[in-house]
Amino acid sequence: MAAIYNPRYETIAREELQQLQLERLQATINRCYKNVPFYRRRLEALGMEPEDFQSLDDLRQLPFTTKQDLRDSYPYDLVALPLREVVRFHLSSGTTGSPTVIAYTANDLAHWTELVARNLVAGEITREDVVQIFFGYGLFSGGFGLHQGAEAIGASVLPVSEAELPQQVKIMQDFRSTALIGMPSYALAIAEAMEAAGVDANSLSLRVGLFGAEPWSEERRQAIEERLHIRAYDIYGLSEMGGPGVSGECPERCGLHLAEDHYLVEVVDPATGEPLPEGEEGELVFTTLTKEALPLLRYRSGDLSALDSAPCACGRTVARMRRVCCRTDDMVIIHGINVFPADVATVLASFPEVSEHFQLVVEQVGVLDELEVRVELAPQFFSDTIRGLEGLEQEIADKIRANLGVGVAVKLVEPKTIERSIGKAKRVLDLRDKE
Ligand code: DLL
Repeated sequence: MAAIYNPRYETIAREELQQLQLERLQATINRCYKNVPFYRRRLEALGMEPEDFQSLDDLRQLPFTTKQDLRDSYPYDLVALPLREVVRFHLSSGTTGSPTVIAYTANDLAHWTELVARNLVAGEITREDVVQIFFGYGLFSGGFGLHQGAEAIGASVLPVSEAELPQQVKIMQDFRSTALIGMPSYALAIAEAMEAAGVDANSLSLRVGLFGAEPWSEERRQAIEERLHIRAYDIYGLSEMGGPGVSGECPERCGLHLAEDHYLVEVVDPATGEPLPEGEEGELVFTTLTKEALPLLRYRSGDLSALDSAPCACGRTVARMRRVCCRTDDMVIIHGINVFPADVATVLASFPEVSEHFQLVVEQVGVLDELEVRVELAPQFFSDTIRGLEGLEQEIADKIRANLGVGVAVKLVEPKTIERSIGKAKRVLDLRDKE
């Protein structure tokens, strides 16, 4: 049987797991009630006290926590402890205008490290591996999160971060990397750079890869496996739950095992918010069970998936979630950065030369995704030609990069050329090959 990092919890009996979840949920609600005014107000509005939560189902009486709630509380309002207890922060990728903050105590970091270590072991990584990590190290949780987990299992870690592609290839060759960890699209870009440099995958020592932080299809998995000669595993997480480490595939590859001893996961109908029966696809809603610095109750992830709590052939008993391929909102992930059209709109609003009509066009150029922002000129700034406006396009692109952290191409178009839709504007035009 394949290795399991923490059999005590990864193969726990469901009944015992639910008892543990309830105890941890009660402690979490207590902490929220005592230390986070936002949650205290919510419980008070419902006339509830922490003692009223006697079963896991009682949690459903609480309203959801949303991304907007997190943004409104930027930077410290949801932090449940004095700052002297906090040892690390990360920020959600994307927006710097009003990003969401993650805070960790020393215990939170230790848990996070362990959960990532579980994913790594599930994905066949061992202390014999030379692990090349090309997630960004910085405010984004990917690099540090995977790094800590890989060190915890005793692997030899190369924190290459977002180095240029030729350097990634050189390091792979020189250090005889056996495992790659990063974004799936970047893995393909590395494969392309490798092929362009005339490097044969057979001459490398690669064996396995763990990829995530953006949706990727089975076809993409196959392309990565064939071009890099590795077995590729999916890992999933979100900043609000601490980053990576929330779930990951095992060699059976029939869903991603959730760390259910640390997260209570619900699947709800995105339209009504009502819980759905197991197996049905809906929005994942997370409640943290062990977080000290930033406990969150019923956080709406926006990610669509379905759960299966049947034990897996690998021996793990924790539930598996189906790979995430879609979201409930119009967020797009470009080079690992989460972009919300509403944030682009905020930047555009600061330019009187353009109107509020815009569209984000996502295209696959080679193996990478590129984002173009098409925006209509304001009628009063439009003469029969839009030439001579390259300067303005660049200025807008620069401001979007400065505020959202993502590189885009801006294209000014004539007034009334972007399709108007009835109801909610269709802000994102996804031209990517859906494979
Ligand atoms: O992407 C954390 C992470 C780092 C996960 C490294 C895995 C590996 P955020 O930047 O907050 O955090 O983005 C979270 O990315 O809600 C999903 O929409 C998407 N996402 C993450 N992993 C996957 C995946 C990190 N394996 C958002 N498949 C999530 C599909 C994913 N989507």
